Parts: sequence; structure tokens; C-alpha cells
Amino acid sequence: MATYLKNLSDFSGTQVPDAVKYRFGIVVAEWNAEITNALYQGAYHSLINYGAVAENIYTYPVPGSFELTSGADILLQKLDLDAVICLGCVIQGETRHFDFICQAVANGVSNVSIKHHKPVIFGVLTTDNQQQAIDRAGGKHGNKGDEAAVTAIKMAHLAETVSV
Ligand code: RBF
Repeated sequence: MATYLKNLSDFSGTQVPDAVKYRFGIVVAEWNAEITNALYQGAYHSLINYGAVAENIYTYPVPGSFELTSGADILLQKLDLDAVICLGCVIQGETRHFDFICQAVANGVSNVSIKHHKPVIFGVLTTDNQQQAIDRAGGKHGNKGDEAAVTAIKMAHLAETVSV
């Protein structure tokens, strides 16, 4: 199937570990709320579908994608979590803010993960326009929130199972 038509949220061919014993944080940016809420719905329901317990999912909003890093940092400091999912949507505009925000959140998510030795998942759409974002938040390209949730489960499982 051509990549441009592929629904990347189809996990039927992959093995996803049982999420029942893991505790998850979800940080959701309020900018482009229609999109980020759709990402959140996808992520939350995927965690539940793969066995996570609702009481073990801690969701907090942050103003924009730039704040996802500090949001994840705060959650990892204050809650005993196995993974944090960061959800945001940055849409290309006329200014260079797009590049600054995308770069900052990508680096920030990576750094906070290494700092806490915990998986922090980059579930941020960086698109040219609103339609591309809609297509990836429950549209024809699936829901990147689902994919972020599955990544969080797989990484929590990896952290639990790797030993010397
Ligand atoms: N936050 C987003 O999550 N997505 C955006 O598309 C977005 N665009 C922005 C454009 C401008 C010009 C500015 C100043 C901020 C934007 N933000 C966006 C908010 C940003 O992530 C952050 O919340 C603020 O810059 C405050 O630190």
C-alpha cells in the first residue's frame, strides 16, 4: 500500500504487551484543541484496549506544545509512572515559530526521558495545514494518539523486562 494512503494505526499484525500493570501520564497541549483532544481520545482508549486500568492513567493539560516537556518533567517528578505520552499539534504558519517550537519539543521530550530514565513519547503532529492534522487525528491516516499509546506500552514493557 502506498505510504500516503496507509493507516499507520493498524496494529493487527504487531504484538502489543498487556498494559495492565503500568501507570501512564498523558500531557495534552491546549493549542489546536480540536486536534489534540482527538489525539487524546485515541491514546486513552488504546491504553484501555490494551489492558491499562483507568485509575492508572493521569491526564493533565498544558497551554501549548512548547510546555509538553516541562509538563512531562513535573509528572515524572511527582507521580510514579512507567511512561508519559506528550500530545500536541503544531501547524506551519508564516513565522519561524513552527521550527522553534517543533525543535524545542522534540529535543525536550528526548531530554526529559533520558533525565528520568523513563519513556516519554513524542505524540506531536507537525503539519503544513489543518487538514493534514485532521487526517492524522482519527482521519484517513489513522490516529497518532493510538500510535503514541502503543509506543508507550511497548517501551514500558521494555523497561520492565530488560535485565542483566
Ligand atoms: N502551540 C502549539 O501547540 N501549536 C502551535 O501551532 C502553536 N503555534 C504558536 C505560534 C506562535 C506565534 C506562538 C507565540 C505560540 C504558539 N504556540 C503553539 C504556543 C507555544 O507552544 C507555547 O505555549 C507558547 O509559546 C508559550 O510558551
